Amino acid sequence: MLGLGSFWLPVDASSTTQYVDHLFNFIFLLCTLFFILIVFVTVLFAFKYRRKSASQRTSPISGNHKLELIWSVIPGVLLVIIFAWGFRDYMSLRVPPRDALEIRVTGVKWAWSFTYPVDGIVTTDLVVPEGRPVKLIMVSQDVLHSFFVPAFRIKQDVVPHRYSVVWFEATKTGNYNIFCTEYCGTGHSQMLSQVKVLSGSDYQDWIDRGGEEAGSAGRSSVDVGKHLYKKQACYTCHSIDGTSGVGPTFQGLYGSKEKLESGDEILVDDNFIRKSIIDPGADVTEGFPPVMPTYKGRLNDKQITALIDYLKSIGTDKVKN
Ligand code: HEC
Ligand SMILES: [Cu+2]
Repeated sequence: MLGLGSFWLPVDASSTTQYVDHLFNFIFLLCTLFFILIVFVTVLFAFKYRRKSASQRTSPISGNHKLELIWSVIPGVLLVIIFAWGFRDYMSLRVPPRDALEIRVTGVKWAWSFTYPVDGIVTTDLVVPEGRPVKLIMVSQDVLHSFFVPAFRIKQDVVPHRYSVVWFEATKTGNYNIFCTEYCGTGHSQMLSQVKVLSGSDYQDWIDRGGEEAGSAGRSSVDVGKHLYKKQACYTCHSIDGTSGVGPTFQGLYGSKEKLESGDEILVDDNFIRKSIIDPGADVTEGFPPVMPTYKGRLNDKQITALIDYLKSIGTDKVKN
C-alpha cells in the first residue's frame, strides 16, 4: 500500500507479515487523513468564526442531531472494520498450522536458547528451514521476557511456569534479529540472538551435523567455547580480564583454588566447572551471591566441554583481586 511498508516497517521475511503490515498501513493512513482533516477544519473555523467586533455575541446553539450522528456513526463504522480485520488476522497469527516444526525456547537472564526435537541439539541462535511453519513453545527460567522478531512481526511474552506459543513461516533465507522486549534486568539490552533461515537442504545438513552453531563447522572447541561465553551471556557476570563482576573472573580460574561458602577449598578442574554450570547452587564461591542461573538443558555435553576448553585457554595464573 503506497510503498509505506518499506519505509515505516522493517524487512519482511515471513508469510504472515502482511497481516500486521496491511492493517498497520490502513490505520496509519486513516490517522493521517483525519489529522489533516481536523487541523484543516480547526484553522478554517478559527478564521471563519472569529469575533469580528467587541459587541458580537455567540449565537445560541442547543444541539445538532444530524452532526452528532455523523461524527458517531462514521468513526463507529471505522472501528468495527478495524476490529473485524484485526480479529481475523489475530486468529491466523495465534493458531499454528498442524504440521509445524516444534522448537522449544528458553528465556533466561540474559540469553535465549533453543532446544530441537532432535536429540541433544541446543543452540543460542534459532536455526530454521525456509518455507516451513515453525511453532515455538516458550518458557522463562526466571523473570518475564518477551520474544520479538521484527522481520517476522511476531512478539510474545515469555513467562516463568507457563508455556506460551508463537509461530511463523520464514520466506527468505538470511539472518534476522531477535530482541527481548520486556525489561528484565541489567543485561536486558544484550539479550540478543538471531534467527538463521536456511534453505530446506541446508537445514537438513545442519541437523545431520548435530546442529553445530551455524557457521561453526570445523572450528576448534576453544573457539566454540568463546562463542558460547558471549552467546550464553556468561560475560554479563564473568569477565576474562581479572575484574570481578557479579561472578568471579574467568582469568586464571582454571587450576586455581577457590574458597566456597561452605568453608571448603576446591580445585577448579573440569568436573568443578561442569558442576558449576549445571548446578550452580551446589558449590557457591565465597564472597559471591548465589545468582548464577542453571544451564541444565540449555547446553549439551559438547558445549559444556567447549566452555571448559575455553576457560582453560584463558590462562592459569590468577591475578587476585
Ligand atoms: C547472572 C550472572 C551469571 C551468569 C550469566 C553466569 N554466571 Fe557463573 N557464576 C556467577 C556467580 C555469582 C558465581 C559465584 C557463586 C557461585 O559459585 O554460584 C558463579 C560461578 C561460576 C563458576 C565457578 C567459579 C568459581 O570461582 O568457583 C563457574 C565455572 C561459572 N560460574 C561458569 C559460568 C559459565 C560458563 C557461564 C555461562 C555459560 C556462567 N557462569 C554464567 C554468576 C553468573
Ligand atoms: Cu529478557
